[in-house]
Amino acid sequence: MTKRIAVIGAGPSGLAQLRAFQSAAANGADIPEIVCFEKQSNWGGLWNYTWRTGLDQYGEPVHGSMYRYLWSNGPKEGLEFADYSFEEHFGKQIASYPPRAVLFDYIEGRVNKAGVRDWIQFETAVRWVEKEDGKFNVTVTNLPEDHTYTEVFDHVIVCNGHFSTPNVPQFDGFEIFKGRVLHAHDFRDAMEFKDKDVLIIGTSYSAEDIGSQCWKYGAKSITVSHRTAAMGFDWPDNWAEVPLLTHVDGNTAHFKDGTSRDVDAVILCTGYKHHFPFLPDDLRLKTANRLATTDLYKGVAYVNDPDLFYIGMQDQWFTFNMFDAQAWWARDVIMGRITLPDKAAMQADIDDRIAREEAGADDYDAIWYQGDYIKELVAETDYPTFDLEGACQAFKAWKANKKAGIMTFRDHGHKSVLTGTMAPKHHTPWARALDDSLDVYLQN
Ligand code: FAD
Ligand code: NA7
Repeated sequence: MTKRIAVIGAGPSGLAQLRAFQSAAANGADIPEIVCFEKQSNWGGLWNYTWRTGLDQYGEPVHGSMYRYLWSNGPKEGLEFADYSFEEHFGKQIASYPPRAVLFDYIEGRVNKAGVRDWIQFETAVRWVEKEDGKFNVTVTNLPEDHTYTEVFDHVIVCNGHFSTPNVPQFDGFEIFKGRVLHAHDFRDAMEFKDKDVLIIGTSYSAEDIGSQCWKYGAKSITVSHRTAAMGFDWPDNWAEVPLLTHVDGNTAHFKDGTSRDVDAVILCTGYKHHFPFLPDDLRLKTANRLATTDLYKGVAYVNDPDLFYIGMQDQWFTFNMFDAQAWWARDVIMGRITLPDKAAMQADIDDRIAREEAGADDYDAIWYQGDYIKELVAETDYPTFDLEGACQAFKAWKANKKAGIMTFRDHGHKSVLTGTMAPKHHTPWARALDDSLDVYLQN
């Protein structure tokens, strides 16, 4: 096969794409030439921790949004690669909510085994992509050499993630606030907020987890301000939920219900933007953070130019295994194993997915919706079938555990849907486990 494929990003989505092609090659198929451009110096995407914030050593926006002491916010049984179990990687079953370093090790283990590192051009940022005469011109910069050049590809697969460019609202008084204002994207170490009164804006995963981190590492109080509704968990005594911030005055934060309180820092956990500065209008995905993205047939092929694919652009209950299902599917379109219908049929598919998402009533509908979506893609490729119902049930149990104890849900174990092994209980309850290193975590 003489086709050339550009993969943008070597996070979990890009690595899923490399593994998909490598797996076809291992099964005897003639695969295209794959070139993956990754602007960081290592793979793993968000799981590749960096202390840096703002701009990096080359003046590029720092991609990382992960922070120290981050533990998986969902059960690992919901994300396990169907072709590479935790037991295969670690030689034993491990507890269900691994810290970042443990998940990074697992992500890396599969691609080390596949031997695809040579396909990646590290420290190479994609600058611009455009279509000309049926091919993509991809312009990239080799950052250490400060050299910009253009290569030609038949397909582009966009895997740059969508939890890196922060959504940063403005509140009156921030310009004269006496403490620190930061977005979750720039949060790195909860120890910075020890003995501080912390105000968090937002009520989703970042708010819940960054607030919990600050609480765990000794913040004096946590106040969470909501635009739509409070999270409503049974929080510790020094934790309060209040309506939306209206303004700050000195160190005093004022809220919509007329109440106020003094705070030392404001952390905006206000989500992220899909951001593709390297794509022109006619190729750029424009979507909210949702389960059924606009403009992507089967959630993957760009309806206005199906030579272009996007992996991992959905809001995520499922992560690694969903990226795999999408990557195997994109591979099979590129290799001619799956034929795309005409544009009208692709658009009808997108409209149907959006309508079905909107008909869902709650988080449980959303979990099963995404589980069914993965099942649908897996059925069309040779990605190993796995027990998606079991994975959805793990998410259901996780939600119940969070409701029962927001600071104890990570102390529970779930059963692997690949091997059937129950995860052991972790040796230390999460709230007391201050050392998140791989060595300590694996001491079960
Ligand atoms: P990313 O991991 O973001 O990787 C994208 C890659 O593209 C990066 O390596 C980046 O450097 C590269 N890139 C970007 N732009 C360019 C460019 N122009 N040129 C070249 N390379 C480029 N998921 C879970 O399953 N469990 C969790 O506990 C969990 N916790 C999370 C916590 C936080 C704080 C955040 C932000 C996300 C979390 N996630 C979690 C979700 C996370 O999105 C996925 O796990 C996963 O990292 C997504 O993979 P990705 O490859 O799509 O994107
Ligand atoms: P999410 O899940 O997109 O949530 C964003 C939150 O920010 C949500 O609660 C929003 O409230 C809130 N928000 C957004 N804009 C505003 C403004 N202007 N004012 C007040 N509140 C606002 O992002 P997360 O960072 O929590 O999670 C993203 C990923 O990172 C996730 O996959 C995790 O695994 C980690 P709303 O409910 O819309 O009123």
